[in-house]
Amino acid sequence: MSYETLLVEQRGAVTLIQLNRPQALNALSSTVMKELIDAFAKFEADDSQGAAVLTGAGEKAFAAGADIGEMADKPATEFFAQAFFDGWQKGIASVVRKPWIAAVNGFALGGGCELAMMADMIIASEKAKFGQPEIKLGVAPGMGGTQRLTRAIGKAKAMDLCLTGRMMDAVEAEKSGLVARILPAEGFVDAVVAIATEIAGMPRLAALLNKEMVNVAFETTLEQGLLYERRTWGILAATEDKAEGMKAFVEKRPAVWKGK
Ligand code: CO8
Repeated sequence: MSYETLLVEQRGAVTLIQLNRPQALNALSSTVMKELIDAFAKFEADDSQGAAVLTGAGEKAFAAGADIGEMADKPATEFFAQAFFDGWQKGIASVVRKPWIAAVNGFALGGGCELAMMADMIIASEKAKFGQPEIKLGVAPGMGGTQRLTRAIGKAKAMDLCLTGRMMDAVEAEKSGLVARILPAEGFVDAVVAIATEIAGMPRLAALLNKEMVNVAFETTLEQGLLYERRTWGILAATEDKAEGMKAFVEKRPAVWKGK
């Protein structure tokens, strides 16, 4: 299926999704949301695909936020009646089980920063800029910014960014714990796809469960989380890939994964 606001391609076992409204700095309209939900659902359903990369088309932006033009005249009651922002969480963040990376190539502001934070990791180009400038529009982050950013970088920095609306560069974002790695702008997307390819080549069930186990840390007490980890480890211990992985190590040869 071709999309109005996205470019989607498969590079081996990696689905590369590009937000493709560069003239509006890839602002997140409701069409972008619907199309992204569809693209992620197809990625999830396709057994040949093991990881995804989301990035922004054009030189300047990952996404400069929710589409302000679309929101400017919308009455508050309509945001509520249409469950305007719900799809981001219910259609993407909560449902994508395979690993995916946000490759932040430029501005990731407002909803753009929030979308990046839904990914399993953020890899930033040296040109990336992050911020939650919604206060300057008279509002606040609406798709996770106050919650995910605070969990990722702590109260001091999250308050600073939300209350001043200032941007932080890639180096500050990495130091703060928002970003996993910074890569050169030259060849950036190819380099992130190479990392995603490495992840896609991991035993599939182990990848799904490593992701799930880390995410559980944000939802539980330590005691419950540790119990969850031990129980889930038990599931992995029963897989054919566990038997193969350990056998291959002992035999000093590469493992051949079956995904079961
Ligand atoms: N929405 C719609 N259009 C946008 C957006 C946006 N968020 N950001 C930029 N654009 C458009 C501009 O209007 C402009 O269009 P045109 O050429 O037709 O005038 C084009 O993109 C280029 O932008 P600029 O000329 O402004 O480019 P600059 O390089 O001068 O500035 C900035 C770049 C600093 C990124 C600037 O564009 C900017 O400040 N953008 C707005 C950033 C912002 O406030 N984002 C937060 C939006 S609110 C939000 O995300 C709420 C989240 C709550 C839930 C989200 C659900 C998705």
